[in-house]
Amino acid sequence: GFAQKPYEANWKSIDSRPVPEWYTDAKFGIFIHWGPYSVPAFSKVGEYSEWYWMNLANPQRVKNGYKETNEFHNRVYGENFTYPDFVPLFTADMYDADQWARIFEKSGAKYVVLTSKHHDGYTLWPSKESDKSWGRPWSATNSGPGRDLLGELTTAVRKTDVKMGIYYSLYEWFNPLYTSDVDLYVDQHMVPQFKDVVNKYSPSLIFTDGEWDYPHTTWKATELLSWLYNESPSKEDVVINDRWGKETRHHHGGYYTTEYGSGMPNADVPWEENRGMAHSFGFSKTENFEDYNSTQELLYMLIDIVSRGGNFLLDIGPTADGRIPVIMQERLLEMGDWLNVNGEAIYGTTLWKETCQWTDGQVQDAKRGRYKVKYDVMKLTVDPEPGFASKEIFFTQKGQTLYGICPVYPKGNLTVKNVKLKSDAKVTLLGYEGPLKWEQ
Ligand code: FUL
Repeated sequence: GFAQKPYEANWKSIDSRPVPEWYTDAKFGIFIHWGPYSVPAFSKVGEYSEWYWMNLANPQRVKNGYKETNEFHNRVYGENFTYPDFVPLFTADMYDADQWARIFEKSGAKYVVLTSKHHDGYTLWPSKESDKSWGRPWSATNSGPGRDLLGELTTAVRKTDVKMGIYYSLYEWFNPLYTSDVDLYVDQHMVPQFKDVVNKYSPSLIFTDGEWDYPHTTWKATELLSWLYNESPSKEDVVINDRWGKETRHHHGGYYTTEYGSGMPNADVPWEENRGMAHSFGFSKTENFEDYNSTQELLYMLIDIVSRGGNFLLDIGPTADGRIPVIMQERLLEMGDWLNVNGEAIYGTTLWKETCQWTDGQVQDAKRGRYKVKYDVMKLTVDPEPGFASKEIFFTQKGQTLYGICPVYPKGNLTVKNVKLKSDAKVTLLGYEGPLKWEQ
């Protein structure tokens, strides 16, 4: 077990705990951003819709080009309409947690991470700290939906093999306690609230966020984590990320996070790339069809990330009435179709010594950039544009098996460089019965 030795409240001890294997085997998870911001569901294309309140209220951000949010808000809701006025419109009428769980299961994802609380402080579970420090009903049970949204999803997901996790924001933009006295906020609000959500739902993964305002000592992060690892009901299988204070990202915690990035260069520590299907985490009505990555592109991202030893946490943004937008359902189900046949090359694998093989040229540029690799099938056969290159084969391995994943169906023979096979090795194609002809 992971809870054998008591973990102490310092990073040396906390970081010594291995990341549970279920996580590094899982590879593919689904992130969910859902809250009162799902009502306006608005962001300038390229920005995050879950930041609506901040984009509305912060003059600096308005000055820096977020005036679209104010224009939209005043036009549609009027100047006197405040962010808390969205709460009654956050109804979750159509929310059916079992239906969501069926989609997640079919997508081939192995874990789910729901925003238990984003930066607006609104909780999707009954939190007495939340209602108290905000001085108004500020949780989904006592306002808006009038239901325990997190509890319902936890129950539904736990009927499947998919693991249930939570996102939890350490900071709350406009919580009166946070803005007046952060230490009081941490002691009276954040710490008891965090323990409450863990005690109630024993999440298998905790994605903290909003850590950047203060060092980890302000958040009492190592104290909280030694409690989590030693005493909490999550202690056996819980996985944490690296967002525990402004200096901890890519230095401390469980796995390291990248966001709309290209992951980490190696796999010394487990890592996870998180992003939406288009440009936002929360649902954004300004995003159109062409803003969404295709299923093929999302699968290339998954394959590329897994071939480099990482996990892919792909975000969806449900609507205020509790539906998963159909385009997101389609993407997830189609990814599941591919994983149904090819999942053996993904789940439980590790990276191979060569993560991929490239088409000629441009390798330098592609390796330097953030997702500069163009996952465009057409580009695989023509010269790459400057700054782009194509990966011909992605590799993963499991035991004695090497998997090579080709983004396009090879024409004629496929040549794999730098592999020496045993003379009695078998070469097969997933989804195809029978052996393939091969020569060294
Ligand atoms: C960020 C947040 O500010 C975004 O809204 C989103 O939740 C992302 C996963 O983390 O830092």
